[in-house]
Amino acid sequence: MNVNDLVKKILEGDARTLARVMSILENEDPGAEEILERLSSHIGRAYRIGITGPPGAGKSTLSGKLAEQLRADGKRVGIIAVDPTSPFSGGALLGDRIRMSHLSSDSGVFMRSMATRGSTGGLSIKAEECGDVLDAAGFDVVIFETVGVGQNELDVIQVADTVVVVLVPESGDGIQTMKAGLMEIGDIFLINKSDREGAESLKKELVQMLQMKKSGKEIPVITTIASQGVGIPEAYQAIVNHRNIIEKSGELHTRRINRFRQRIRNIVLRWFEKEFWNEHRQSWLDQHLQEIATNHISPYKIAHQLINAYRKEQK
Ligand SMILES: Nc1nc2c(ncn2[C@@H]2O[C@H](COP(=O)(O)OP(=O)(O)OP(=O)(O)O)[C@@H](O)[C@H]2O)c(=O)[nH]1
Ligand SMILES: [Mg+2]
Repeated sequence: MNVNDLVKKILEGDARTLARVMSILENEDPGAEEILERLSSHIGRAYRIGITGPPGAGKSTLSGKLAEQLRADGKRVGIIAVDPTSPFSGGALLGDRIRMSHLSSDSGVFMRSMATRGSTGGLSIKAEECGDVLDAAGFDVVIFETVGVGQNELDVIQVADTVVVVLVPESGDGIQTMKAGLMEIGDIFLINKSDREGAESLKKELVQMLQMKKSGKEIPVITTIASQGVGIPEAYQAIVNHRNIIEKSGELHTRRINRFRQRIRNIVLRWFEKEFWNEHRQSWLDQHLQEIATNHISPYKIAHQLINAYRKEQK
């Protein structure tokens, strides 16, 4: 199929084409850029929700339940599960969660898992691009799910308009949460598995910590039992409220502008890295590394040699 046909089918929301195009984007296959370019005038309507938190906190269960709420509201929902840590578990689990629910046969729900398969760079770019495809296909909401444990994951979650951080009573010790950088990025906090001991005390601790931040923003902390659907309407309402607030205040626009800036910078960076580290330079470096290391030559010196040589080539 050529790009014209693919674009046409995406705009029609054809599920098989969506899956196919996402593979093209993930693999950076030929045509990827052109497809995105052609879709750009159809992008910007979908609302993007990020769901992050420790492994096994119930993120996928929550995504499924939120998707059900959205469906009841007549919205079409895409879910993108990004699993940078393991190429297998997260995505498969999300698949299981969805397959277990009645969403699996619903054409208003589209699900995709992404894994890094070894390379960590650019995952957030690709997740965002897959979100764009769903946006262009007319999905009203895109949910990004990722495990919140490291910088890559935090990058992934920055593609969202509203970030939901999911904690569980066991993750109790709030300090861990702060370390992981989750306090900074959460617009809404859910304490899931609150059928277990410690939910209320974690809630108290969290509310206190959020007050100390003095961001001036009201950050809701909600207890949920996702597996039983408890607290889901409240969580959903909190997302709707946050959306309304940031739409009115102009923060949504600012967030999207900042994201756009970051994306352009990333694209340029990625382009430049490929351009600079061509085969010739890579093999030169590889061949001389031994000598450089044993002769204690500064890495800066070598880097500048390479850069100067590059500059000369450009003249
Ligand atoms: N007791 C209890 N179990 C829950 C609750 N929510 C989810 N679970 C269970 O917790 C397990 C993990 O749920 P998932 O939704 O797969 O969690 P996840 O955060 O997506 O997991 P990863 O993607 O692997 O990090 C499953 O067995 C769920 O059924 C809850 O509120 N209470
Ligand atoms: Mg999951």
